This record gives sequence, structure tokens and C-alpha cells, in this order.
Amino acid sequence: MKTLLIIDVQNDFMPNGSLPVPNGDRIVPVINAMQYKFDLIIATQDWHPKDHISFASNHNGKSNFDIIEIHGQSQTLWPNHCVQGTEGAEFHPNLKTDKFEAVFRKGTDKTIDSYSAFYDNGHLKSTGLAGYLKDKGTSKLYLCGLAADICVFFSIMDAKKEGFDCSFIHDASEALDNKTFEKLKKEMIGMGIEIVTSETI
Ligand code: VGL
Ligand code: ZN
Repeated sequence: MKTLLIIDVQNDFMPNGSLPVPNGDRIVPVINAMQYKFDLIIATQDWHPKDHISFASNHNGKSNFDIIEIHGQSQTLWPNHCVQGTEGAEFHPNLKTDKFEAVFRKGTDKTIDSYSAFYDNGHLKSTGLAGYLKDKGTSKLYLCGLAADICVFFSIMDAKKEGFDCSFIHDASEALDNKTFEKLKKEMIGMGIEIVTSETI
């Protein structure tokens, strides 16, 4: 069974959002057009309380994109984004959502960031997504969305470690930083993740 996992296609990650991913809106029609190819579609939303630890505004004297240590882990400090219940946290208005069987929200605990759809960044708490997908009978998992070098990357690496046969849909994803992403793509390939385009699915 083919499952599509759409990561964080939310307003704040669009070119006019608070944490813009270059060309983030380009992928919306691509994702809409390929949905008919899948048996199950799940989406995630980054969903932070406004006092979230990953926001620079919650750390005195710190600026956006500074990197600090939290609980012995390095944490990039982001502009406020995807605050629960705000328009910035909504899906892009043109994203087709009627086929979404479930939406998993992450980053809801103010004390820890969560890039992966499966675990928080400390790998302490599971979101339950792996169990859900296995229970639904997912054999092949396709990932796409924003940002390719952050939440899509960490999600697909966790998915692979959970034992799913994983493909990354290149033309249905955009990275915050393309140079970083070129390196991460090699890491994905090294893990046995396939890189595909939406037409070949
Ligand atoms: C993301 C940075 C902070 C993402 C979420 O969805 O890639 N990036 N929070
Ligand atoms: Zn976030």
C-alpha cells in the first residue's frame, strides 16, 4: 500500500511567511496533482505554543538563526512560526486537504523542538505515527513538503529507521538551504532512501 506523508505545507513556510522557504509555494500544485496516486495520505503541521523554546523571541539577547545549546543539544533559534491557531500555522490555502486521512501535529511541547514527524529532537517521545502507519498497512512510504533539509529530512530518516521502504519526492519538496540539502541528499541515498519525482510514481 502506497502512503504519502506531506510535511508542513503551512503558510509560515511560504515566501511571504515568517520563516520563508524559497519557492515553498511552487510545490502546492505538484502535491495536489499527484494525490490520486496514493492509497493513504497523511499530513503534518508544525504546531508550536507561542512560548516555544525554538523561538529566538523567547531567549533574552538572542537573534533569529543563532545556534544555542539546549539539554546538551544544538538548537537553531527561529523566528516565531506556526503558532497554534494562527493563520501562519494553517495549510497553504490552495493545498487540497480533503483526502487527508489524518493530520499529525508536532512541536507542541514548549520545552523541546520536533523536526521529525515521528519523534521529538531528543528522540524521547514518539508521536505515534509509525504505529499508525503500520496499523494502516503502509508498505511503501513517500515523503514530500517543507523544508526538505529540516523536517522532511529528519522525518524520512526516522521513517527508514522504523523499517519503512521510503522514497523522497524531489519535485514536491523545497529546502530552506539548498547547499545543506545537497549533502543531506547523499546521506539519504546512503541510508537506502530512493529519490524520485512525482511523475514516476
Ligand atoms: C521546520 C524549522 C523549524 C520545518 C519547522 O518544517 O522544516 N523548520 N520548524
Ligand atoms: Zn518549528
